[in-house]
Parts: sequence; structure tokens; C-alpha cells
Amino acid sequence: MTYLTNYVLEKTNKPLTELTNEEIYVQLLDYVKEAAQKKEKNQSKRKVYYISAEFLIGKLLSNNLINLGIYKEIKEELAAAGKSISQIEDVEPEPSLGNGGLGRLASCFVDSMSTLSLNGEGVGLNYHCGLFRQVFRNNQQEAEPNFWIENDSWLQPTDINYEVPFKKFTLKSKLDRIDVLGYQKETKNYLNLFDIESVDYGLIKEGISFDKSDIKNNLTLFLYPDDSDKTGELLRIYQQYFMVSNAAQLLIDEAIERGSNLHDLADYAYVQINDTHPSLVIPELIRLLTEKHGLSFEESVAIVKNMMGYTNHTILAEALEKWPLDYLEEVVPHLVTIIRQLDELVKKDYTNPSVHIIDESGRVHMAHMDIHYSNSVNGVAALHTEILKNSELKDFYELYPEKFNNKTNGITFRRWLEFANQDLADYLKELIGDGYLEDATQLEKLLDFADDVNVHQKLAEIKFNNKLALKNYLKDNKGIDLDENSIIDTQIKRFHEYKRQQMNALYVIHKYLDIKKGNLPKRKITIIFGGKAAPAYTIAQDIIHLILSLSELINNDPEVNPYLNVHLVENYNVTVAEKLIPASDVSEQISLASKEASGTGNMKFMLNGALTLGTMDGANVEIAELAGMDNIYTFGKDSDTIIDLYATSGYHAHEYYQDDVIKEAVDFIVSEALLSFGNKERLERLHHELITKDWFMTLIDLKEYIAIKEKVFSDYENQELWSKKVINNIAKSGFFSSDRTIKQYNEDIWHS
Ligand code: 26Q
Repeated sequence: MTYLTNYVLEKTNKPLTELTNEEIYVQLLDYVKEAAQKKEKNQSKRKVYYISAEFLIGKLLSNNLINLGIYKEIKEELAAAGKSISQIEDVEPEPSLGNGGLGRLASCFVDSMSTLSLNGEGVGLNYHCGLFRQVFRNNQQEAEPNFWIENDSWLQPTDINYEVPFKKFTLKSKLDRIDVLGYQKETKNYLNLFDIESVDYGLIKEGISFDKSDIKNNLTLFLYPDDSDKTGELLRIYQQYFMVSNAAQLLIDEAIERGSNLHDLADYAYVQINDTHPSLVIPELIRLLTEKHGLSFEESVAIVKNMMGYTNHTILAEALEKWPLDYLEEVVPHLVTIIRQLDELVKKDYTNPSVHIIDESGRVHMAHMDIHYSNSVNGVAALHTEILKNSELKDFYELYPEKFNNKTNGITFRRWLEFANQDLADYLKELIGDGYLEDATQLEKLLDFADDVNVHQKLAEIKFNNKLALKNYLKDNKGIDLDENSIIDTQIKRFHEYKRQQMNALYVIHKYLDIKKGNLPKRKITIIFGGKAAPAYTIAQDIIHLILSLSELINNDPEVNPYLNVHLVENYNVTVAEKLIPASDVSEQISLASKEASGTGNMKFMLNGALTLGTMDGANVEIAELAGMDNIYTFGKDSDTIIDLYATSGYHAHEYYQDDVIKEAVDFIVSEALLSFGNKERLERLHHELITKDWFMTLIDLKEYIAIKEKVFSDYENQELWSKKVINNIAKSGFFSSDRTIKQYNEDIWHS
């Protein structure tokens, strides 16, 4: 095959062998863009607009080659010219348009919408620096701007632009698009990223601090680095309104183009609101329909109600957006009038203040507006949806039981298996054929091999090779020396107290002390962490500091380092996840039960043959049901118990701290050994927090966690037993394909 060779010769007059990796990357970028150009846009009467403040898309080159069905051919062609595809992949910068799970989910969803040939597109913002780049200095996190947009990129400019009116000025937008190819499909969709012309990098000062007031020049400069923490900043309202006003204008224009008279707009468009960040689309659409297109208010409300679906991704109260009315007055007074009218309608029908949109202190509850003025409300895992119905959104569920539905999250198997774990994907095809690519539940055919020792052997070999690949990657890129012969236990996700990285750190301390006492593990254990913390989230920063300090202490202690290593990988992102997940043995999913809406990393690990060590939270519950309780390791208090403890203020950290084992581990945080090179203020604050407050109940599950983790490591020594569990997990992971999730969204909600 000579796909690329001829193309390159034609474009550059040079043979492939004479091009640098950078030049080859640019040629491939153009090649793929041209191939995508030839594809028709998906069509249907009703089009889905998945509006999201975040799209954590990851690198696109290999993903696109896979979707075009030419990845292997290109890889071989490059190899024949003495080039390695992975070195060319390295050239591509990773776009950083998201914080974590919610943004990555949106990206899996646009991939699946294209793969299912749905007429569905993503709409968001093109942040020039995106999420910060994490660097470690003195065992602490620092944030630097991440300029990811280069001259040659996947972004394709369009001549589409709109005027977006704010109180004090009007901003003109521009639209850049990225082609979203389905897996081996002749059609495509777009990811629409709105931007302004006048982004000024000169506004950036120290780190990622910048002049927040100069909206005309900073609107799309950065993505808010807060995950689940509300920073009540005006800029975020400016960003949100800019995003949804553009989306609403695009949607109306496109509907008219396809023949809508706007009275029938709901037949032509459906908007999925990804968490509350795009909620202002509701009043904005009503505004455009009434003010610009002359429809009555009543009719506009009725239309909009029938074309909105709201997805909730969190039950953490502090993460639910509640904008003060005067903030909105300052930015978008023309929407405040409408929001007040919407609230009046609610208040007329319902006296219960807990369902009102505007509360007594004049704050607008975005989720409440979404629920009243949409026809679908969904959670992202079965347990999460039940908690929404029975506690968090109980009053709304009683009003509108028919609106509530569950859509358990999913992941795209193209990126998280075909690309990230190519050896496993090839081997699966050998065993069960390639039908699982279109229908992921066919992975169940693997169950026939659960007792086959040759298959066990081969899977172990693939895992080992992935560990070697990870070792090389970490050595070349992250300054980490990984022991490929150790058992690899991985916790990768944003740093947040509810996700309880601190509990894993306490296990590390416990194990360290145990080894010091002479209790040596049979096999070396490597505990890997990865994740960023919101810069303003002090305790999360303290937890990072604790882990980095432990890592320095343990990895340099010759008495301990033959048995235990701890690494925190700098600047965790999609690219790093693609290397870590296929190489891991143990998947840490240890959130406080009821707090993790779903999790999606848990699904990626399952698919890649790592065993889950987790609480009965989020989608872990469904993983346990599918794989079977014998094939995952669960521990800890269940969600009902935890919800009850919050309701009764029944948890007191200091009671657990009396336990000798717990006390020993917790107190080590402020031991001589750690303080000698750690930051006293950070370690003391974290220690104090854990024994006095511990809002996310680290200590309640610590002893059970230590016990089950020991069991995990001892089970690993029985490789036959372990491999059986691995096979059961991979075989049952098909349910978590985002193709399944998107089919359900379309059948139950979108009807596209
Ligand atoms: C809100 C207000 C102000 C600033 C920032 C924010 C903000 C930003 C991002 C609030 C939340 C987020 C992101 C939330 C998120 O990623 N949630 C995760 O969504 C995943 C996909 O559904 C789930 O799997 C995870 O369980 C959930 O934590």
C-alpha cells in the first residue's frame, strides 16, 4: 500500500524517508483532512446539539486513521520508510478543552454519534490555552498555560459568525470546526467550537493568572480549571452566554435552512444540556424566538420545553451552579427578564420554595430551570439516577416522574481499546473475530476461554508488554523509573476529597511502615497516581504534596524500594491515560459511596483487563453486577449508610482516629521523616483536616480498604485465578460502549 508515499511525493516532491517526523505529521494531518472533506455530513430532520463547556478530545491523528480504516496500513507504510507512527503521534499537541470526566464523556459521545450515523454535533468553546499544564516544583503543583493551537491543526475555520449581545458591548464570534468521523462510515459530523477574533495572550501574567476583566480579549483564553468547585466569577457567565447564544443562533439558522417555520422548531432540533454550564440556552432560545422571530412568549416556552434534555453529572451541592441575579444583571440583563418570567410561571404552579428557580437570596438555580423547562432529566449511572430521584432531586421527581431517566455513561472502544491497547485488540480478534467492533456485547464470546491457560498466558504477556511500553514512556517523558515486574495499581482522576486519593496515600503509609517493620510483600507493588487539582482547592493541593513527598521518601529508601514504589505522573491528560490504563493491574475507584456520579475511567480499566478495587458507587455498581462479585473487589460503607450519616451528622473523624492502625498512618503525615523535607504548613493542615473534619469520610473505610487491598495483592499471586477474573471483566465490558449509551439517548430522548 502506498497511501502516504504517493501523497507526500506529490505534495512535497520528496520521498517519505527524507521527511522529519514534524513534516510527516503535517502531511498526515492534511491527508486526513482531505479524506474527511470528501465525506457527506449526516442528515436527518431532527438534529441533536450536544452543548458542552468541555470537550476533552485527546489527540486526533490516530483516532481518525482508525476511523478511516487505514491505521494499520499507514503504520506499516511508515515503518517501511524507517519511521515510527508513535514518534509521529508524539508531535501532535493534545488539545486541553476539558477538566475531566464530563469533557471526556462529551468527546466519546460525538465519536459515537458519528459512528451511529446520527445527525448530532458538539457545540462548545475554543479555549486557546485550555486547561493548565501541571508542573511539580518542590513537591507541589504549579499551573502553567498550555498553548495547544498551532498553525497546522485540526481546526477548520468557517465563515459562520454571530453577534452576541452583552449588557456593555456586543461581541462578534467566529466558528471553527473539527470533523468528527465515525468508525468506518461514509458520513461525518462536526465539533463546533466558537471563538472570538481578538484573544490576547499578552493578558497572561504569572502562571495562569490573567486580567479577568478584559472580556473582549480574554473570553476564550482559558478554561476554568475548577472541577466541581464553584468560583462565582463573571467571566464564566460571559463564557457560558457566549457559548449558548452562538449555539442557539446556529440551531435556528440550520433549522430554517432545513425547512422549519420555527413553530415546528422542536421537530428540527434537540439540545442536550451537559450539566448546567449551558443552561442559559433555555432563556436565550426563548429570547430569540420572541424578540427576533416574533413568536409569542407562551408558544416559545412550549417549543423550547420540548427540545431540551438536561444531564446531571454531580450531586455535590457545592458544584451545582447558582448564579446571583445581580451577576446576571451585569452581564445579560436581557435574559434576566426572561428568567424572572420563567420563575413566575413556576411559582404560580408550585408553592414549595425548593423547586423555585430564583431563591429568597436572589440566586438563580440553573438545574431547577433545566428541569422545569426540559422534557428529560437524566443521571449518568443507575445508582446516581436513583439518588437523584430519591434524595437530591426528590421534589422534582414527584412533580415530573416521567422526565427522569438513567443513561449509564460509556466510552468509545475505538480510542480505549483499538488504539490504546493494540495488542489486546488484535488478540481479541484472533479469539472471537471483529464483530465486537460494531456490537461490543460480542465480547462475551470471550467467556468460552475463561479456563484456557494458553489464553491466560497470552493475556499476561500482553499486559507485560504494555508495562514495558509504559516504562519507556515514563522514562522518556516524565522522569519516572517504572519497575515492569511489579504489580501496577493505578488511581487516575481529578484530585478531589470525595475521590479519596488521601485514603490511598494512607494505605501507602501503612504499607511503608509495615515493610519497615519487616513484613515484606511477595511481589513489588507500584502505586501510580495521576491528576490535577483545581488551583484554588487548597486541600487537594495538600494531598498532591503528601503524595509527592511520600514518593520521594519511599522511592529513595533502599530498605523499602525493592518492595514498594509510589509515582505521581506529572500533567495527567488523555495521552497519559492511554498509556497507563493498558498497563495497569488494579483500578482504584474508591470514592465515598454516593458521591461519584458514574466514573468512566473505571470502564476503561475494565475493558483493558485491570481489576476494580472500589466502593459500591457510581458505575462501579454496574461493573460489579456485570462482572460478578467474585470478579471485582468491593469494600466500604454503602450509599444509603453514607447519605444517612450526612443527614444525621453522624460521622465524627476523631472517633475513627482512636484506632491504633488508623492513628499510626494518619500521624505519619506530620512525622519527622516527612516534615524533614515536606512543607510543614501543608502537611499540618491536611493532618488537622483529617482528624477534625474529614467531610468525605476518609477514615470510615480505611481499615476495610487496607484489608481488601492486601487480598488483591495476594490473589494476584494466583495467576490462574487472576486471569479468569480478567477475562470475565473484559467479556462483560461491552455494556460500557458509548455506542450503547448514545443509542439509548437517541431512542429515549432525542428521536433523531
Ligand atoms: C462549575 C461552576 C464553576 C466552575 C466550574 C464548574 C464545573 C466544571 C466542571 C463543575 C463541574 C465540572 C465537571 C464535572 C465532572 O467532570 N463530572 C464527572 O462527570 C463524569 C461524566 O458523567 C462522571 O463520570 C463523574 O462521576 C463526574 O464526577
